[in-house]
Amino acid sequence: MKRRLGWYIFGLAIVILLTASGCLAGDNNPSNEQAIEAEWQSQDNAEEPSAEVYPPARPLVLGFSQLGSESDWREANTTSIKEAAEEAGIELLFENAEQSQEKQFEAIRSFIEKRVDVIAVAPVVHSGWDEILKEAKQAGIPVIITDRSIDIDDPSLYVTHIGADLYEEGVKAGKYLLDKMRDQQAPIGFVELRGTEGSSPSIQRGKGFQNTITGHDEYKLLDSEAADFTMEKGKQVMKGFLQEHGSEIRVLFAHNDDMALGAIEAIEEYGLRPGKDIVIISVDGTRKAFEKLVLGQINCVVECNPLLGPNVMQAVQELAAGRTLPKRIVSSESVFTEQMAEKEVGNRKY
Ligand code: GYE
Repeated sequence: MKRRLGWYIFGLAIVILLTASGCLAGDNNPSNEQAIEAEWQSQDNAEEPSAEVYPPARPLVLGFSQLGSESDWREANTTSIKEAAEEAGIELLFENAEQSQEKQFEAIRSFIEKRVDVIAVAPVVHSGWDEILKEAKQAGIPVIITDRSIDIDDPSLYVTHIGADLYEEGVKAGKYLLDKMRDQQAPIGFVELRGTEGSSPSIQRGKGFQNTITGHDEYKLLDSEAADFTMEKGKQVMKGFLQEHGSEIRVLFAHNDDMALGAIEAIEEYGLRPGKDIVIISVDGTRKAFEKLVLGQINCVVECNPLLGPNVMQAVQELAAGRTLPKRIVSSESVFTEQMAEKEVGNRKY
C-alpha cells in the first residue's frame, strides 16, 4: 500500500513538472512567438478573413518608400501617411528617396530584409519596377503602389494602386481651357510646364490635356519643358519661355501648383499680369494655389488629393486580414475655378 502511494506521488510530481515546462502542452498550446508565427502563416493560407487571427497580436509593420519632398502636395502626402499610420497603430518605416529611383530600390530591399508585413511605394518614375517588385514577391511581401502609377508587364507584382486618375486630370484641364477660350481669336499660343521627366503624373496629365485639345487648330503649342514639380524650376523655365515667346503666350498649363506659383513670379517680373494676360491652369489644389485663385492670378485648379494615408492604412489592414483588394482604388477629385475659390479657400487642408 505504502509502495503504491509512493509511485502515485512520484507520478504526480512528474506530471506537474512536465506541465510547468510546457512539454505536455504539445502543438495545441504553442509559446507566444510560435502563436504569432502560426497566426501569420494561417493568414497567408486563408482564403477568407478569419475571425480568430485578426486583429494580430503585434502591430503591423509598413515600409513606405516616399519619392521625395518636391512640393506642397508631397509634404501633405507625407504628413497624411505618418498621421494615418499612427492613428491605425501601424508601425511605419519611412524612407525619403529624394527623387532617386535607385534609392527607392534600396529602401524596398531594406524593408524586405526587415521582413515588414507590407511595402508601399510612391514611385518617382513610371517604368523600371519589374525586378525590384519580383524581389518583394519572392519574399512573400505584398506591395501597394500609391500616388503615381507604374508601367509593368506582370500586374501580379503589386496588390493594388491607390491614387488619383492622373490622365483624367489632364482632360479636365483641357476641357476648362476649351470652355474659357471658346470666344477667343486664333492663334492661342500656349506653354506647358511639365513635372518630373518620366513620372506618371507628367506623362498622363500631358496626354490627357493634349488629347482633349487635339482637333482644335486654334491652339498652338509654343513650348513645353520639364520643371520637376518645383516652384524654383517653374519660375526659371517660365522666365525662359517669356524671353523666347513674350506676349505670344496666352495660356500656361502647369502640371502642378508649385510650378504655377513660380511661373506667376516670372510673369510679374516680366511685366505681364498672371491670370489676365496669361490664363493659368494648374493641378493639385494646395492652399497657396487657392489664394492665387481668389486673387484671379490662377484661373483654374484641377484637384489632386494627397491625403491618401487613411486609404493606404486601410489597405494594409485588409491585406493582413487576408482580404483581396480591388486592383485600383481611385480618389475622387474636383475642379475649382476663380468663381468658386473664395468659398473653398478656407476648407483647404493642404
Ligand atoms: O501633383 C505634384 C507632386 O505625384 C500626383 O507629385 C503627384 C504629383 C503632384 O510633386 O505636386
